[in-house]
Amino acid sequence: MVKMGFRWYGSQDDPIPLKYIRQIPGCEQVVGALFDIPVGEVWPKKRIKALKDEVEAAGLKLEVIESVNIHDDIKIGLPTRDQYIENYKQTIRNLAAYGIKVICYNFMPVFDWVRTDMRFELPDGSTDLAYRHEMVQGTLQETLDMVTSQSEGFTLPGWEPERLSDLKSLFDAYADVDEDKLAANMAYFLQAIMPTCEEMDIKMAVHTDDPPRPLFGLPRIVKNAADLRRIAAMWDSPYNGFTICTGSLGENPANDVPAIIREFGAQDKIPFVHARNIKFMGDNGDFHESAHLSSEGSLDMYEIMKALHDVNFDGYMRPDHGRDIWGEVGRPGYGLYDRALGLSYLNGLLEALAKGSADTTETVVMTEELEMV
Ligand code: DNO
Ligand code: MN
Repeated sequence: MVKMGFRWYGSQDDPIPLKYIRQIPGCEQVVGALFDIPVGEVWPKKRIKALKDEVEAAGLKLEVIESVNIHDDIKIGLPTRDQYIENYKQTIRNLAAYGIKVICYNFMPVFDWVRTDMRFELPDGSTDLAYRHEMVQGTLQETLDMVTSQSEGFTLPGWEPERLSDLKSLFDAYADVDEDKLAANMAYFLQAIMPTCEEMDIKMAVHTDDPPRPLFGLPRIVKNAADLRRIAAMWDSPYNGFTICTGSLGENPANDVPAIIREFGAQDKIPFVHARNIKFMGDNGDFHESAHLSSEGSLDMYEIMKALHDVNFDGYMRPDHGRDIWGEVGRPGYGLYDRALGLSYLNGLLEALAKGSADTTETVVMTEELEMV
């Protein structure tokens, strides 16, 4: 059975109360994090326990953390990385003590995911996130100003003002980090933490780059099937896995998302899935996010769910971003209503696939019985 969940930003920062998440049918998990712990520091046990207790008191489970972010010194490969890796291992142990099974992370330099529009208006009056490539061609400062001015008090993860204040030196530190060096630094990180993950029974699931292309001259190494193969080979074990984000992979039309799922699902390397749809605008990689339905976007969500069904996917899944609809003006991409609609739709597809294949098995059995008569 797929374990369906919903991302939640914590009672301080998320306008959506846990009791509403509990009311979404077929949603049993919260995907959470301690958002205020600075990147690189150990997550204290008592904070993890408090989060877990809060989620469980609401009748939900907390088994997936998104994200424990990776310090840039690890990605750059500075000598200080060893201490940050030790801290990461301690965080893994602390999370394991409270039953966490999967850690989602990303390996994008400097920034997490990037959009150019936070309230992109769709023809039906709803708004969503969009990415228009021409808008990131200005200076970095112009892009930053554009992104932060639209976010209405919410910050995109990775775009926190205190982090961004020292951007120039961060960019300088990445000057000689190309794709191969970044990959070598990822291998160093994974090889250092994997024994702890295996011992603690926590699966690492790297999120695909979003958008899956180099930005601001920084390298990106989690963009497509070839990249995923390189990462899988860094440590061949189900503990070194992927967060298959259908939207971010699908943002490159050359990526065949169902094929990627079949390849890595068959190797038991998909502990976590983000399911969402996007709609291309033109053919230069511009897109806006859309409702989850296949008919609303450029991705065939049935084929994606079918690929997961066919590889017997039984990991964790969550709807990814949603639109703002019905008057809700929430955290961009993370409102309640459209994500709940998306979750229901995904559950519908999964139920149909499960029952459809059970019917086929029955038909086969009946035909065989008839033949015997
Ligand atoms: C984008 C989102 C991201 C993701 C982080 C993972 O598709 O899902 O916010 O959570 O990049 O670290
Ligand atoms: Mn995602």
